[in-house]
Amino acid sequence: MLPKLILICCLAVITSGSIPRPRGVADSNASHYQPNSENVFVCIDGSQSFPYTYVNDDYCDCADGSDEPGTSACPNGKFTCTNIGHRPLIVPASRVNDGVCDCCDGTDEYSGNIACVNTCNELGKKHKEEVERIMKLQEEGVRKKKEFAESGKKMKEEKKARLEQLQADREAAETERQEMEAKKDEAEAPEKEAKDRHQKAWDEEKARRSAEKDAAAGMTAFNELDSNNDNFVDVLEMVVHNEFDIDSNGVVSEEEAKEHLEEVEKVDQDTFVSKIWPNVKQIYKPLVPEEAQSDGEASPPAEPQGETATPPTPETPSSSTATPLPSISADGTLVSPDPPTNDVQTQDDSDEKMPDYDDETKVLIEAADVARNSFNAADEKLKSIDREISSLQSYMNLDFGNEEEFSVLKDQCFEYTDREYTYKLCVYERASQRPKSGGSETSLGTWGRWSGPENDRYSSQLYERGQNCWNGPDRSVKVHFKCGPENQLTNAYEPSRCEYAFDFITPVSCSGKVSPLDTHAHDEL
Ligand code: MAN
Repeated sequence: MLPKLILICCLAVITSGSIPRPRGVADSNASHYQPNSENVFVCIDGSQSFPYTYVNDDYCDCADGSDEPGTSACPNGKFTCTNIGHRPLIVPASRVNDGVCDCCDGTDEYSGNIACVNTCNELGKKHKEEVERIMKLQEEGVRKKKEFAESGKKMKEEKKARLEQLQADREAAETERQEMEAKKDEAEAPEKEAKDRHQKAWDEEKARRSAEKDAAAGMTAFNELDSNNDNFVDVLEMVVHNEFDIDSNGVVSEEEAKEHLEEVEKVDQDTFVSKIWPNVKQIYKPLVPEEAQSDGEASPPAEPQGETATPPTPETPSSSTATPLPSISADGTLVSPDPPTNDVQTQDDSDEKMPDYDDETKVLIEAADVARNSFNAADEKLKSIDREISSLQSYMNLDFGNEEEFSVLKDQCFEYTDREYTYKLCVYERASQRPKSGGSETSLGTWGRWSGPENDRYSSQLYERGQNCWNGPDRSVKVHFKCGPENQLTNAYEPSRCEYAFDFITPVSCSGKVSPLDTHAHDEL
């Protein structure tokens, strides 16, 4: 059996609403279509008027199309289906009698071209259930949002109190640091003085030792050069030393020898050591005794005799059993050493090593160490207070919504994985993208600001200045917040290259109201 056709005359009057009205007229517009005493219809835009019979006569008379609400005669006409059992729907008049059922009550198809089944009750029921489901969600969300708001406010108060406390502590910590710094400076001054004195005495001692060694080497050289043992070194004793060959012709002339003797024929030991030796010590080589040469014994060292290569002197014994070195006191005087021990350290080593500080300097160093440690502790305390203050100030500067409700999301990270990437959102921090197949994370941006429209500021957040997109912008993400039972990142997509969008549901975005968009019953055109 055919479904009941809805065939009503073009001028039929609908009486489903409170006011009887022609076909296709919305309840809210019904008063415009009330016949007046002259039976004249005035177009809704007021521009023209016609006999009432012109309404729905399938001929477009009004420029705004208002005389043909129930036919497709006007290109700009609008047809309203009452949809009893569900919700009224407005469709373009062009859809009237076009052979497609647009209205759930089928009233847009009354010509008989097509038989429309009335599905309004069924749709209405589903819609009601959906509205109830969303209502519940909203109510539950609002309840949770209140809790979040309470803890957000509490958190802000705690942070504020902590900040005030720290700002007060900071003053004391700064004073303490200044005091400790003064004490450190005070303790370091005598320490430095004593250490410098010690160093200076050691430098002098080293210079003295070196001069002593040098003089001893000079004397040894003198004795070796003075081959006739007359306590003079003369020109003839010099010429046998090839190293004095100035022009490198293989012979040391008397003039060359004399030049090395500072233009005198001979010098005594004192003159040799003080005047001649400093100039020749770099080139002087002791003569190799003939027996040694003929016996094939090892040659004496060929290196020039300098400060570091001197024969042992009474002052520089080479045995480990030698008398230990004297130390240097804080006032720079040498202190007698302790009796020798069986210490394994060799004399040569200790020769080059600065002696330990004396007890007085050690006490000053210890005192300075204590002052330094106290200063470092005070300095670190102040720095740590400053770090905490700065982190608290950043927190206080964040906008957590009118009721501090969004603070629950701070320091929380959420992930969403699609076919290719795992997206991550650390709320109020950053957003990123990681390929599922492995590889490094790409920054999609760091926290920027709330970016919702003026009347709905807290509906979206912007994360910006992410990794630059090749031949494109810096990556950025717009996070859309919607009411939901839990905090969850539910979608991530890239509406245009390197400009991402995340959908995030949270009870914090629940308003307690159901909007037509929420129900997906957004069927008014
Ligand atoms: C990577 C990803 C994509 C992005 C391209 C742009 O592959 O970050 O999301 O579209 O780079 O080159």
